[in-house]
Amino acid sequence: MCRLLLVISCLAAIILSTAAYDTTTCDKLQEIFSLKENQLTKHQCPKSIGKRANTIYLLYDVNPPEGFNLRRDVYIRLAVFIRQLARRKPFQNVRLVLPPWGRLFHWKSSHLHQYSLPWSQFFDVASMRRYAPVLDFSEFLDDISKFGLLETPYIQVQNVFKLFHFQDMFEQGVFHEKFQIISECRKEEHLHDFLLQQPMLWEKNFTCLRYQGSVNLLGDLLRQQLNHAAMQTNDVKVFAILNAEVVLHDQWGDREFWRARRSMRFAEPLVKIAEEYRMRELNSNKALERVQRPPIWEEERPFRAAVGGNYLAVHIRRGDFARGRQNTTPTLKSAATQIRARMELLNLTTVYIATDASGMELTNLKAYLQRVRMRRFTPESLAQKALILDGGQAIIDQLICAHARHFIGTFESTFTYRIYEEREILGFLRKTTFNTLCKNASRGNCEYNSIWPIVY
Ligand SMILES: Nc1nc2c(ncn2[C@@H]2O[C@H](COP(=O)(O)OP(=O)(O)O)[C@@H](O)[C@H]2O)c(=O)[nH]1
Ligand SMILES: [Mg+2]
Repeated sequence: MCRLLLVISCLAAIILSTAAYDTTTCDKLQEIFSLKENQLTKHQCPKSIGKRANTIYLLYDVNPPEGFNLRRDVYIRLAVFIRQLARRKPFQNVRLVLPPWGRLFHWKSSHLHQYSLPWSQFFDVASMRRYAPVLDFSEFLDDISKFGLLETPYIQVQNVFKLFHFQDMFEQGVFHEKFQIISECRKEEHLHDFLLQQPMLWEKNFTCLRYQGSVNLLGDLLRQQLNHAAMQTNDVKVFAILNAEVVLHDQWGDREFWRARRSMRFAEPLVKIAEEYRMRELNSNKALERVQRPPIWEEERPFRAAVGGNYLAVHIRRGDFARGRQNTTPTLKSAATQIRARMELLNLTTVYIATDASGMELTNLKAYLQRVRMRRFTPESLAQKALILDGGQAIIDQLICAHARHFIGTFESTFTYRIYEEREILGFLRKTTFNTLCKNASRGNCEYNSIWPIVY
C-alpha cells in the first residue's frame, strides 16, 4: 500500500512539473548548457535562466565577399576561443551567436530564397554545441527573450567592433599582438555587413579597431569592455565583431582545432542525400567505404583504415579561380589529362566531378573525358533543390568527394581544404587525400596544397 502511494505521488509530481512551463525552450536550454542547478525545479526554468549573471552574447560576422568555406574556418577560431573563455570568470555565461547566412556571392540560383539562413540549414548545430556554447541566430532571439528584452522591438548591442588590419604588421621586424581604436570611423560607411541588417539589432556604440593577433586577444578586448564603469552590472550584454576573419587562430591544426572541426557535422538531410546518391550512382555504401563514423564526434578515434567508394573524386574549382589564378589553376584540358592518368594509375573506372564550372565548361570537360565514366551530382527535382539550396548542393559535393577511394583538389581552395579535413576525420590514408591538380599535366613546377594531418 505504502509503495502504491509512493508511485502515485511520483506520477503526480511528474505530471505537475511538466505541465507547469513551456517544455520546449526550457528543456532545450537546460540540455544545451547543462544548467544542472535547474533540473530539480524545472517549473521555475525561465526565472532561473533569467538569473544567469553576466550573460554575454558575442555576435560576429565575416567580410561580405568571403565564401562559405573560409567562414567555416573563422567559426573554428571563435568556437575554440569561446569554449576556453567560458571556463574563466566572469565569462561562464558567454554565448557565441552564429551569424545568419546572407546571400553569398557564389550562390547563383537567384530564384531561390537564400537570405538569412540559419546554420542548422547546413550543420548539425546540436553537435557543434557539444563543443562550445553556440546559438543559431533564432535561438539567440529566443534565449534573450527570457530576459524580457523583446518587450522593446530592439536588442541593444553595447558595442560593435569593426576590425581592420594594421598597416604595418611588423614593428622593427617583430610581430606584436595588439589592438588600437581608429578615431576617424564613419559608421555609415560600414553598414553593409549582413549581421547589421538584422532589423532587431540596435548598436549603441560603433568602434573601428585595428587588430593584430590571435583570437585570444578578443578576451582582453571583452574584459576591457566589462571593466568599463557603465558596464558593471549583471545585465545581459551583447557585443558584435565585424570582419572576424582578421582574428587569427590561436593554434591552427592542434587538438582543439580538430575537436571543433569534428563537431561541425553536416545537417542530416544533406548527409542522407549524399549517401543515397553514392549508393545509386557510384555503387557505393557505408559497408564498402569502411569510414569512421560513430553516432557522435566525441567517439571518434585515431583511424587510418578507411577504404572509400570505388571512384576517384576531383574538385575542379573554376569561376573566380579560372579568371584570377591562372598561374596555378589548370585548364580543363590539363585537368582532364591529369584525371585520366590518375584513373589509370589507380585502376579506377569512375570519376566523380565536383565543380562550380559553367554549363559550357562542363560540356568541354565531358568532351575531354570521352569514354570515361563521369558522374556529377545534380538535384533530382526542383523541390529537392529548394530544400538543399546552393549551399547544400556544395556540401553534398564535398561529402561525395570525402567518401571517395582517392581525391584530388584545387590549389589553395578552401572548398578543397574542407574536403581534406573531412577525409582526415573519416580515416583515409594521407596519400589518398592530400593531392592537388597541377597547372600543367606534365607536373613540372607543380604547386601542392599543404598537408595538415588530424590530431587527437
Ligand atoms: N556545388 C559546388 N559548388 C562549388 C564547388 N566549388 C566551389 N563552389 C561554390 O563556390 C564557392 C567557393 O567559395 P569558397 O567556399 O570560398 O571556397 P574557395 O573560394 O574555393 O576557397 C563555394 O562555397 C560554393 O558555393 C563545387 O565543386 N561544387
Ligand atoms: Mg573563396
